[in-house]
Amino acid sequence: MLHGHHGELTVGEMLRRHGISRRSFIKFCTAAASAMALPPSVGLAMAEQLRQAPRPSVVYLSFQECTGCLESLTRSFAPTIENLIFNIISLDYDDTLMAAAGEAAESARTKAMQDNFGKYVLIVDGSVPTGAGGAYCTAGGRSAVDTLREAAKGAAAIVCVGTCSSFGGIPFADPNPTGAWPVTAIVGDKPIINVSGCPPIPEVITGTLLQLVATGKVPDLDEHRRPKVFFGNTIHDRCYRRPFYDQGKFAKSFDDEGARNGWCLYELGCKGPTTYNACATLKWNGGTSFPIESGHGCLGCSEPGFWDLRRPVRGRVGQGRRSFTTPGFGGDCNRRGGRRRDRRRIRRRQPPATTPQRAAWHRP
Ligand code: FSX
Repeated sequence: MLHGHHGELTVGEMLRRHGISRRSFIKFCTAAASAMALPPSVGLAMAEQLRQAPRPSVVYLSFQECTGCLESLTRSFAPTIENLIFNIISLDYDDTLMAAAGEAAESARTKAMQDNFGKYVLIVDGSVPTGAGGAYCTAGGRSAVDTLREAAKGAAAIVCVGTCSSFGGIPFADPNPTGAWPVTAIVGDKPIINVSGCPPIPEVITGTLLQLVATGKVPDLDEHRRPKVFFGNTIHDRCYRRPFYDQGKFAKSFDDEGARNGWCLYELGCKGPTTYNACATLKWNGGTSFPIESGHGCLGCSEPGFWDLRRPVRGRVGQGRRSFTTPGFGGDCNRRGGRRRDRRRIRRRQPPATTPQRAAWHRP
């Protein structure tokens, strides 16, 4: 499905040009595979596929977001961001990372899209605000929604990086003042891969791109279009505190004996049992730690409905705090049916009328 960048070299040719030996590239691929918790044999196979793979043109668009996703991506250990953008892909437009600005940047994007029409990978981070005619997020005098529609036309595939572009994320949370939507609500006729997380784990972003380039195909996805290899298990499935959960040993406050003994954080609001992501295996900062290991429960940031359906942060879902169902944030999740009403209310939201793909967006 993926084709090479206009007049570009394959990944193997690019590596040769940079003086990177076959041996060290295999080492790199097996390290990347192990960072993805995959066996070394997968790394070997990936190295062979990647060497022959065309180096695709990538256009990276950022909309309504906090730039946490790109911050995360730049901290990828395997592959590193340099390796990714110099050897594996051709990053032709990214307004945050690129040196060019203004018209030079705009024309770089237009040129990349024209030269590689039908072949480039479009990465999107941030949700797409549709309120006020798209005025909440504009660049170069154009709204995010127009820029997305135009860029999607010539894309071979779209990778949504972060929960905002995948499911709407924080901007989509009630009362959603900007009319924010995920990419799937705007574009319905392209292969879309959701790499959710607020932000996503850096190696999950780079690993998904590596797989996409190596195989030229969209990887196996779950029902929310997330790559199964990273989102196939809940945090709870792989959590090192799981034995305490099974024994019924729960910390009741952040400084009680249970917390000091490393007991399960479920009663302090951990959303690990219903959150699919790779934090418990890949961890963060090159495998140093992850929130639960640092003493705080999982927020469930990679799931549809984050933030609204994942509150309260430090209490079990459905316990205490407020529901957003009543104007002025009244209401209480403890009241019977509060959570169900929240879910119904999100589901009732209709994407912009011009969207022919209403059914495509991922309702929580
Ligand atoms: Fe959203 Fe990303 Fe959270 Fe931030 O681009 S997923 S707010 S980490 O930056 O989109």
